[in-house]
Amino acid sequence: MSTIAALPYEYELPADLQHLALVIIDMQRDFLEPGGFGAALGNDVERLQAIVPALQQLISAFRKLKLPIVHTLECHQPDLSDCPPAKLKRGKGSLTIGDLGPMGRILVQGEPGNDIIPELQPLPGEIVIHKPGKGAFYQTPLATELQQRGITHLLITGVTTEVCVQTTMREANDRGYECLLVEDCTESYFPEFKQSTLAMVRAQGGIVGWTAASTAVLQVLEAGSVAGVTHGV
Ligand code: TIU
Repeated sequence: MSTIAALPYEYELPADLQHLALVIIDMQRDFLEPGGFGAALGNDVERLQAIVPALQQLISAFRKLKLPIVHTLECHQPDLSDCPPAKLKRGKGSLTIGDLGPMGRILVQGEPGNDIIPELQPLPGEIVIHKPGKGAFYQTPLATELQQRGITHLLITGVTTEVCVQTTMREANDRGYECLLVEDCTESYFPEFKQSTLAMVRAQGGIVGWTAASTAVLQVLEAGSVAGVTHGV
């Protein structure tokens, strides 16, 4: 049994790494680039870009081991029929969901700004989940996709830590998944909210799960790669 050095204590990986998936939440231009939803809400979006290199390394390790990768996108249908009026009204930014911005319509599926950033584009065969809510399980096929693959363990990454990432991690925890939040592969517009989220997750003996640095995760995955512990897909 391989373990990752984590907090509040070691995280045990499944004996067969095929039961482990990497979940990348909403690494979209709408959140990371000027002119999108994040900026419309008044945030300094460029600070989120710091996690891209670490995330690229993690993705590369998963691809090398042929382990499942899930990419999520927060988005709405062009007619906004899947956007609750309460969500549409919220924020009072310069632009709101559905409005035309410099990268197309804000948070609308298929618009340039709604796409995943070029550096982290999914490869064919990876799971892509379009989600209308903050949590990745709400009104999406994610639970089915994970069940079909027998996934029990999730490494969770992406943006923003205390919004879509934390909501998804709590949803996953309630569904029985063993969840680890990768500390340097998640970011918030508010550094203090990121730190609070990490602390909340691992408090009370890991009430929501574990946190660990990507270097600790990579160390174990790379050892797995050498030992050939995965069966491939
Ligand atoms: N505003 C903010 O921090 N986040 C979101 O609206 N969505 C996600 O976190 N993806």
